[in-house]
Amino acid sequence: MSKAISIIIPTYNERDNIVPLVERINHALSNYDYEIVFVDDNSSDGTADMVRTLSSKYPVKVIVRRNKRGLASAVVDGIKYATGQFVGVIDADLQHPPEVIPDLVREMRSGVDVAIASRYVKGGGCQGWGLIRRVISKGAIVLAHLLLPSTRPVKDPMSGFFMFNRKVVVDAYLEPTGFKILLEILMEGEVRNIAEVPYTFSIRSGGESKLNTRQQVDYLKHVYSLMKRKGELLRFIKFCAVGLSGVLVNMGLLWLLTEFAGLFYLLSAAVSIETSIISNFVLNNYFTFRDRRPSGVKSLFNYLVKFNLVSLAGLGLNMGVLWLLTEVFGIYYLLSNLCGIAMATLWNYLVNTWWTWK
Ligand SMILES: Nc1nc2c(ncn2[C@@H]2O[C@H](COP(=O)(O)OP(=O)(O)OP(=O)(O)O)[C@@H](O)[C@H]2O)c(=O)[nH]1
Ligand SMILES: [Mg+2]
Repeated sequence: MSKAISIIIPTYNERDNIVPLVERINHALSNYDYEIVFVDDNSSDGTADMVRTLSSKYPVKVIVRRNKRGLASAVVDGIKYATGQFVGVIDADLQHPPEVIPDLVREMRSGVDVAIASRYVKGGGCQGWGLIRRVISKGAIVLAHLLLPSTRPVKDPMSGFFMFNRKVVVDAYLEPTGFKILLEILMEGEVRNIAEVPYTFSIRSGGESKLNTRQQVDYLKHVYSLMKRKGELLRFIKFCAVGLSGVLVNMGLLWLLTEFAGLFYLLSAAVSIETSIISNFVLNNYFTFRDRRPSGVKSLFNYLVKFNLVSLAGLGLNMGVLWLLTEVFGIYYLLSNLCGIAMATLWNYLVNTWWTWK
C-alpha cells in the first residue's frame, strides 16, 4: 500500500542511532501517513536487525545492499522501494533534526518540487564545526555554483536533508558518485520550484563519521561527471577553442599592421589585442554562451565591457605568472608562459561564467 510520505535513510553502522531516530521521526510525523525506508550497506554492527525489531511498532522497512557501498547510490536504490509521492532523505546520526521534516512537508504541499533543509539560509547553521570543515563545505558550494550554473539559486545544494516530489525523478537517470545526492537530483531531475528552510546541523549523536578525504575526491569526480553530462565541460572546451582563435586573430593582425600598414609594433599589438578581445567576445556570445546571451544592444554592450575588463585582467595575470616563474623560480620562459596562459584561461572562464554571462 502506498504512503503519502517516504523517508529514506542511508545507513552504515548506525545501530545506536536507530531507536531515537525512528522515535523522533514518528513523533514529528504523527499526523501524517508515512513510511521509513532504511538502505543499509550490510553494516557489521547489526543496524538492519535493529530496524527489523522496530517494524511491528513503526512503519519501517530495511533494504540491505550486500555488494554496494555509497551514501548517494543507497538513496537512489531507496527511491525504488519508496512508495510516497513526497520522498524525504535524512541522515541516520541525528545531525539532521527530524523535527524539521514537517517544515519540508509544508513547503512540498505549497507546490514546490524540492524542499531543502538548509544550513545556509537565515536561521540555519552548523554546530561545532571547525574552520577547516567550514571552508571545505563553503568551497564545495562555490565550486558547484561556479561550474554548474543551474545550482546558483540554491544556497545549500550539498544538503543531505531534503524532500522532493517523486515526479521530479521519474524520468531521471541518477548516477551519483559519493555523498551528494541532492546535487544529482537538482541537476538531473525535472526541478522547477525549490524552497529552502533553515536548520542547524548538529553534532553527531553516536556512531562514527564516514566522512573522509575520499568523499572530497568523490565530490570532485561527481562535479566533473555532471559537467560532462550537462554540457558544461563542452562549454569550457568551446571557450578554449575561441581563445585559441583569438591568438590567431591577434598574431595575424599584429603581422599585417606592422608589416603592411607600417605601424610601430607596440601600437599594432594594442590594436590586435583589442580586436582579438572583441572577436573572442562575439564568438563566445553566439557560440560558447549562446544560451545565456543578452537580449538588447545595451546589455550586449554591458557584457562586452565586462568581457573586456576580465580579458585585460587575464592578460595581466598571464604576464605576472610569466614574470614570477621566470625571474623568481628560474623556469624557462616559454614554459612559464604556458603556465601563465593556463592560469589566465581559467581566470577568464570562471569570471566570465560567473559575472559576464551569469
Ligand atoms: N547506505 C550507506 N549509508 C552511508 C554510507 N556512508 C555514509 N552513510 C550514511 O549516510 C549518512 C551520512 O554519513 P555521515 O558519516 O554522518 O556523514 P556526515 O554527516 O557528512 O559527516 P559527520 O558530520 O562526520 O557525521 C549517515 O546516516 C551514514 O550512516 C554508505 O556507504 N552506505
Ligand atoms: Mg553525519
